[in-house]
Amino acid sequence: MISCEEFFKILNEHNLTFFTGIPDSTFKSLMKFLTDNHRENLENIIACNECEAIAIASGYHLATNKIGVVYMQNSGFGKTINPLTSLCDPEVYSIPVLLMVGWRGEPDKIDAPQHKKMGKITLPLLETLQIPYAVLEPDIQEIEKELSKALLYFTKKKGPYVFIFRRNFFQDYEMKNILSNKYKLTTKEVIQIILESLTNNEIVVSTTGYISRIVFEYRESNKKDHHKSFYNIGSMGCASSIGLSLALKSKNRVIVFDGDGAVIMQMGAFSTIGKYSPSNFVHIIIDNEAHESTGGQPTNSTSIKFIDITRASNYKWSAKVETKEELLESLDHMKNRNGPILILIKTKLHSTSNLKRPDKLPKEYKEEFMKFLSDLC
Ligand SMILES: Cc1ncc(C[n+]2csc(CCOP(=O)(O)OP(=O)(O)O)c2C)c(N)n1
Repeated sequence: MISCEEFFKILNEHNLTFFTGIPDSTFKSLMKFLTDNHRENLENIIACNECEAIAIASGYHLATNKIGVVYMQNSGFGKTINPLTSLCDPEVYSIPVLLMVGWRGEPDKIDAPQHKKMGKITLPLLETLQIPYAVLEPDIQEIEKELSKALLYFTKKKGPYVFIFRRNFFQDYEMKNILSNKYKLTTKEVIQIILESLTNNEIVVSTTGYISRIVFEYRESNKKDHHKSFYNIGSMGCASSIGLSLALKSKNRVIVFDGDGAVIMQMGAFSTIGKYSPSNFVHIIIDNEAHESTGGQPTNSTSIKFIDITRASNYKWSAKVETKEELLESLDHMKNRNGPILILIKTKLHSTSNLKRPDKLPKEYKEEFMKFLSDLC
């Protein structure tokens, strides 16, 4: 393992000081370092998704003739294929950009099922895309050697270059300025209160990361009614869109548990939900102002007015809550309202750890869920 300081020092020596991206747990320590050390010669722009991050780094290059560094999980690398091939590619605008990609689902390593396919195809995909890459070893000399190759490529044939990172590459970094917010409700409490308030036949969809794992834990320790839930363990940002068509095709209420990071990643979904406006659609955004599941890195939610955006997108009723009392009150009001409904719940950061994961195959959960849906009709 190497320290974040050492790693940044090497990049800094080559003027690689502009970072952007979406966090991955592989970069937990590095993200803490970047957040702590944001200053004139170290910028870190929090992007809404990986595709946007490539565009941000491209704009940076156009403006400065310098090279941006984009960090992401390999799941998000899929999103970047379009800007990499149609914007940065040496045969299009030829824009150099250094990608740092966390390798989840590496073959022969234990990882969650949603990472397996991308883990297996990450390197072949780079070969297909004709993007040069190196799997970095946590060794200073190796990193310097690989970086020299990348820099040579950037001068000769401007275009994207990828560094792949395995887990445990970076040593722990102790943050000086630990992020926090002023809210008291925890995500666990919120999910428990809402699930307990349901009648019996609501359809529940939950987003990627801790939120699905908390819904899973609640169901596991309660009536084991997993069949009423669709755990969207991968495809971050897609929970509300899955919920939209479930709502359009069912008479039952659909409750979507979303996270601020996931909502921001696919914020255009508000417009589709508003346009098709299913009256049985309830969007719960659990907003802790961070990507808690990957280590608590900040999102841009503090500058977004979700209530205003969803109202302007044709949601029919919304409420913003910060306390248990307000939550109970809004759940009560919601009973007699038509959707699309938004309940925005501000929650505490760093309130969750040691969560169980769904332990059967995703396909098995899907089959039980589809049976539940067909029994409802
Ligand atoms: C496309 C993609 N990019 C990145 C990730 C890694 N990832 C998993 S969960 C998560 C954070 C989700 O944040 P949020 O929706 O705010 O929920 P929270 O973790 O705070 O509960 C991230 C970045 C991913 N799964 N998919």
